[in-house]
Amino acid sequence: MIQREDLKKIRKKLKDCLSKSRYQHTLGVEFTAAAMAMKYSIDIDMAELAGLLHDCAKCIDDEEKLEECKKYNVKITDVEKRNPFLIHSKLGAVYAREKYGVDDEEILSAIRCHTTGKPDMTTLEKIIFIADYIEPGRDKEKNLAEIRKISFEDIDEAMYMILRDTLEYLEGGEGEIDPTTEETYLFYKKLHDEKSRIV
Ligand code: DGI
Ligand code: FE
Ligand code: FE
Repeated sequence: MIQREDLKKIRKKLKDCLSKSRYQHTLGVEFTAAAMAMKYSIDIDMAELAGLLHDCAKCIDDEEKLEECKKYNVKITDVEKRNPFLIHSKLGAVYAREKYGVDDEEILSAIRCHTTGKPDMTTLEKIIFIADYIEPGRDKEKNLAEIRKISFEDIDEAMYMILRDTLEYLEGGEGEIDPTTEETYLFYKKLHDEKSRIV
């Protein structure tokens, strides 16, 4: 069981190792995840803990990320080697276990897959992925107002919209697409297409 007191302690610790803006973003993801947990009937404290820790490995430089992966035996793909910022989710799950004492596999998995997603995610995994995109501090993302609304109506449709817009953004710029992001998109697009056929 997660105690509210533990969340408080973790907030304090994160405040010291994240930048001010990253810490604000983290709090935004924490309470957005809590609100979505209420809507989708999952454990609120688990959603808050995953939201709090999702970017806990974000504020270290790329070289150190790679060294830390070696230290903790985390395997890195070629795409991650070329785009080391992607590593913060995998490494974040390791930090959550090693530095913050989290042993719940579903929380660790929600942290691990929060950037690329993965096909067939659990409700907690989807909530962290979505809360990361819609938290109140975000303002540059496309279709935010619509996605924020859908996030509390149809969680799989929100996944589809976020992945669609993320891929469109990456295709228009320098960002190399991780095959997992593409696979996740295709999974949620299939659900979207099936729904459109029914109505
Ligand atoms: O850590 P945050 O900034 O809060 O959020 P995040 O971990 O979701 O990272 C957001 C960025 O990740 C956003 O600019 C889109 C990008 N992203 C998602 N999938 C991929 C990706 N970037 C690359 N290069 N490749 C991907 O497959
Ligand atoms: Fe992140
Ligand atoms: Fe984030």
